[in-house]
Amino acid sequence: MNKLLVLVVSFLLAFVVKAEDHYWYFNATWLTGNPDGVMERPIIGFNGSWPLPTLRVKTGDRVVLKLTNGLGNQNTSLHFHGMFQNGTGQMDGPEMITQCPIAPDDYFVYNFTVPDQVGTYWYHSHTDGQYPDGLRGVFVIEEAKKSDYPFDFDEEITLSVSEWYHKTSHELTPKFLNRYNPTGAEPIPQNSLFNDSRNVTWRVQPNTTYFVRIVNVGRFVSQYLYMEDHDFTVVEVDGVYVQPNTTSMVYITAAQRYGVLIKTKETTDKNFAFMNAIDKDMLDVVPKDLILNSTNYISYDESNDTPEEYIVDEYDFLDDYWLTPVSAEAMLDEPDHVITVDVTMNNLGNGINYAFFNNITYTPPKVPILHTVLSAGELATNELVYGTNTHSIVLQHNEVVDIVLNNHDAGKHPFHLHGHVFQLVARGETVVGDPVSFNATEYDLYRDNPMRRDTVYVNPQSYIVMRFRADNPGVWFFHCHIGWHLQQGLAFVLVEAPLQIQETETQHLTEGSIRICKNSNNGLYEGNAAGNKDNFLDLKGENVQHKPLPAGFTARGIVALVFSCLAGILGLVAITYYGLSDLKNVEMDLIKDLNVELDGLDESSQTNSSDSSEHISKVQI
Ligand SMILES: *[C@@H]1O[C@H](CO)[C@@H](O)[C@H](O)[C@H]1NC(C)=O
Ligand SMILES: *[C@@H]1O[C@H](CO)[C@@H](O)[C@H](O)[C@H]1NC(C)=O
Ligand SMILES: *[C@@H]1O[C@H](CO)[C@@H](O)[C@H](O)[C@H]1NC(C)=O
Ligand SMILES: *[C@@H]1O[C@H](CO)[C@@H](O)[C@H](O)[C@H]1NC(C)=O
Ligand SMILES: *[C@@H]1O[C@H](CO)[C@@H](O)[C@H](O)[C@H]1NC(C)=O
Ligand SMILES: *[C@@H]1O[C@H](CO)[C@@H](O)[C@H](O)[C@H]1NC(C)=O
Ligand SMILES: *[C@@H]1O[C@H](CO)[C@@H](O)[C@H](O)[C@H]1NC(C)=O
Ligand SMILES: *[C@@H]1O[C@H](CO)[C@@H](O)[C@H](O)[C@H]1NC(C)=O
Ligand SMILES: *[C@@H]1O[C@H](CO)[C@@H](O)[C@H](O)[C@H]1NC(C)=O
Ligand SMILES: *[C@@H]1O[C@H](CO)[C@@H](O)[C@H](O)[C@H]1NC(C)=O
Ligand SMILES: *[C@@H]1O[C@H](CO)[C@@H](O)[C@H](O)[C@H]1NC(C)=O
Ligand SMILES: *[C@@H]1O[C@H](CO)[C@@H](O)[C@H](O)[C@H]1NC(C)=O
Ligand SMILES: [Cu+2]
Repeated sequence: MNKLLVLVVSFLLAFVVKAEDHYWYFNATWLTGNPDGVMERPIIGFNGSWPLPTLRVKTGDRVVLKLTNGLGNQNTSLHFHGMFQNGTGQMDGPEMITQCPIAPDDYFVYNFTVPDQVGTYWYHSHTDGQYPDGLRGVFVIEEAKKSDYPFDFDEEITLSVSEWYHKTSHELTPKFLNRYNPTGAEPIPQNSLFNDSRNVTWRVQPNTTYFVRIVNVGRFVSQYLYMEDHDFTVVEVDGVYVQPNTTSMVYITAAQRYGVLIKTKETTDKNFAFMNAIDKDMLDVVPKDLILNSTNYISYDESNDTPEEYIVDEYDFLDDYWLTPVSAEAMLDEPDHVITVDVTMNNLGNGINYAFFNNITYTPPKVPILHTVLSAGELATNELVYGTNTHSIVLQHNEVVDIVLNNHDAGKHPFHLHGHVFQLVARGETVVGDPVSFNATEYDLYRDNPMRRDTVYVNPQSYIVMRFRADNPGVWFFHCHIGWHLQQGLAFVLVEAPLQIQETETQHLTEGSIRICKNSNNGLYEGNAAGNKDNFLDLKGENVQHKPLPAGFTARGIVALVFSCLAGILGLVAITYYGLSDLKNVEMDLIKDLNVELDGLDESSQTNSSDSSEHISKVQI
């Protein structure tokens, strides 16, 4: 080839793959909407509009998203779920982890590049239980060219699923985190949504392969997706391409993504059902009027009959554990650092049901943890500066880490790690009876090319083992993506390579990150978890969890007591905790009924009391 041609070709190539800058300016505002077609309610949109836009970028592009908080009555924040934020950890979003909340009328500029990622992601508020009110959308990183995809398709579309509540999070949370809900039963949603609506018709062309990017943008239930007479060929999970695997059903937990190919039929004489079904095992009660199986329509021709609900014999879905990444990565070496955590749920002395990793319920610090890293100097490697209740664990740069998670709870939980995809090294089957903990000596764990993703479920009373290399200096949240459980404290924090964070030129306290702290966090933007910047080892005044129930008064006891008491007052059948409209009267009756003196049931230990605990602190039973 002559030199000129080479030059011309490389010039053209450079032009084709040139990274783009995307500027988005969004004002988060309240509006009224009715996505399930049943009830209007307040929803958080951008600039008065909802559903939120699908944001599309290409690998290498820069995202500059200015988020203004126009809500008036709530803080906000934004997390790009699945982005590694390598070198830009302050753009990750979870409040009090990497940034202060954005106060009403304030703004924050999320500015980062996506150098080495591609696939299906989403963005959502990472402020206390807020995203299910609407502040969530799909984020897609496309390949530069269609021929770069490791599979063929004709058309690409997105599809979100979620559950929907008729009440806002601020109405539900105080009733959920409440001593009158001693078992921690999660509020039951009123509906499921399919692409932010219901009874949806998807008009398809015959003889066409669709690449469908499916995201569960919900906060709670997993969903089964299945179609009448059509298969899914799974080609991507959580931004990781996998060898095509054809199945009739996928099971998608909150926050997971599946990229699937759907090949349409050659003829157009019939339309078909596309079902999305709630995993009812996750619900404490199944109300009679809750529609578990929702029917949507694959329409080849509008003049065909409307399909009936499609019934299957069993929920036989693809087990993601056995998927094989296209870009092979051998299982990482034996871990340098093993973090073993046991998941439990239990009541503390205030009667509220919390979730724990090793008896610690995540309690936010007074200063964002990343800000503590950036202001602690050499002490940043000392876990103490992050406080005793944030459950922060310091990792060495580039060490291999195992998270061994033993689920001693009877529910299924989707766990998410920020800043990484991890290899799934082990996952146990559901256990009935006593919970089973992982025991490395009992298993041959090695697999050539284990599945990798960023959100994975653990089975009831069983375990998962996740492995990754600590090659991304930053502060990364690890938590259950059931928003209710996160609010109950089911989280810990990885402070990955803190000295390398300090050395990264792009990671420092910026004007913007300091400003939002000044406007939302009493000006506190540096120091240890207690806000002490003079002595990082003095944690006096830090936020801590409530005291345990007093000795001799077990959690089971209080559960039984409150249950029998409420049963007496309301009649067992009538107990729908979220329907309790007049808590005050129940409260008084309860106090009379219980007639017990309980020391230690005080609120004094928790400084940042939520609405619910303020409400509760009036009751001294
Ligand atoms: C949204 O509102 C902001 C602030 O008012 C404005 O700057 C921006 O252009 C609007 N964006 C869109 C997409 O309408
Ligand atoms: C879906 O169908 C149900 C039952 O016919 C109806 O009540 C509801 O309004 C519909 N929702 C939408 C968004 O079309
Ligand atoms: C954002 O929306 C709120 C509520 O509508 C409005 O009061 C505020 O002026 C808007 N902010 C900007 C920057 O447009
Ligand atoms: C915003 O966050 C701060 C700091 O966590 C908190 O004190 C304040 O009450 C929050 N404001 C609103 C409106 O929720
Ligand atoms: C975004 O970050 C880049 C790199 O640090 C910087 O050059 C640019 O000015 C930033 N843009 C905005 C709008 O903050
Ligand atoms: C879901 O909504 C998006 C955004 O409006 C649209 O592009 C897509 O085609 C819809 N998907 C289906 C399956 O209807
Ligand atoms: C679909 O493809 C088949 C085989 O190539 C062809 O016979 C048929 O006519 C096509 N159907 C439509 C509706 O184009
Ligand atoms: C939901 O679908 C499943 C599988 O098709 C079926 O077994 C079950 O009876 C359906 N449930 C309801 C309430 O329709
Ligand atoms: C597809 O998934 C099944 C079930 O999980 C598994 O047994 C099989 O090995 C997978 N095949 C490929 C090619 O990934
Ligand atoms: C949690 O507390 C229980 C009861 O006090 C104790 O038996 C157990 O060892 C603790 N677990 C951990 C991991 O600290
Ligand atoms: C783990 O399994 C080995 C082999 O079965 C057994 O000897 C050992 O006691 C087990 N460890 C624990 C902690 O249960
Ligand atoms: C982060 O960037 C470093 C340096 O380029 C690289 O070695 C590492 O693999 C990256 N980690 C992730 C999770 O992207
Ligand atoms: Cu959970």
